[in-house]
Amino acid sequence: MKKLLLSTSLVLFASTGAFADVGHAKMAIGMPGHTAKVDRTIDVTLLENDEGEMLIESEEMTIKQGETIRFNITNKGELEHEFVLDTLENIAEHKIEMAKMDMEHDDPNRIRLDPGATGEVVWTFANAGTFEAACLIPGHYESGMHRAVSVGDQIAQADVEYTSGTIKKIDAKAGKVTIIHGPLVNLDMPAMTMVFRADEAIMAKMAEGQDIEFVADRVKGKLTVTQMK
Ligand SMILES: [Cu+2]
Repeated sequence: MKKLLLSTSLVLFASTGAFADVGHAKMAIGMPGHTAKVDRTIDVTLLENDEGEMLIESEEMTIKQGETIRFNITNKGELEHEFVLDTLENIAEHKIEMAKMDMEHDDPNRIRLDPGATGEVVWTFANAGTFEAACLIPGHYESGMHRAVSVGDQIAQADVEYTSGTIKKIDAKAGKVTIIHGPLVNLDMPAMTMVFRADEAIMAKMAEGQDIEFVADRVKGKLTVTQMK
């Protein structure tokens, strides 16, 4: 596995060099970053869960314009997965190409990992906007392997969409809360009543029957209330 890791980073390094030489390092999402200038690391896990979903899990990908991020990516699934950073348009376009033929690419904004493998993508986000991280292996995007990448302060703020809900039931011991909620745009879910996880700090602010505004996301494969007001 060490060997695999090494060869992956060499390939990435080599392609980054080639990319810069060609001089078309002006992708809308930014450019390959220099390892020496990394501002921050974001750990990313690629996996499948018991519900048949495929996921890209990480902290919120909210990035300042100009920031260089090291994405430290681990494939904890049983299948091969990819991690691609691009504009929504390019992701949609490449998804169609991949559906015709599952090609292995060698772009600096893209890495493909065998089950159990780890790799990294170092990227400088030069422009503000909403981008996407995705896996474009046929069928994986549709199974849930995509998440928003927000670059720029204003956009990052506006992008956090609060959903209104009413707390139906709290099970503090189990760390679970049942919420009757509106559509959860970031999770692609319609309005319904669902059970969420919540940590103690958030749970302490909750009461049954209370109307709340909240943000939910997947944390370790479980739907979790991450913010509340
Ligand atoms: Cu995948």
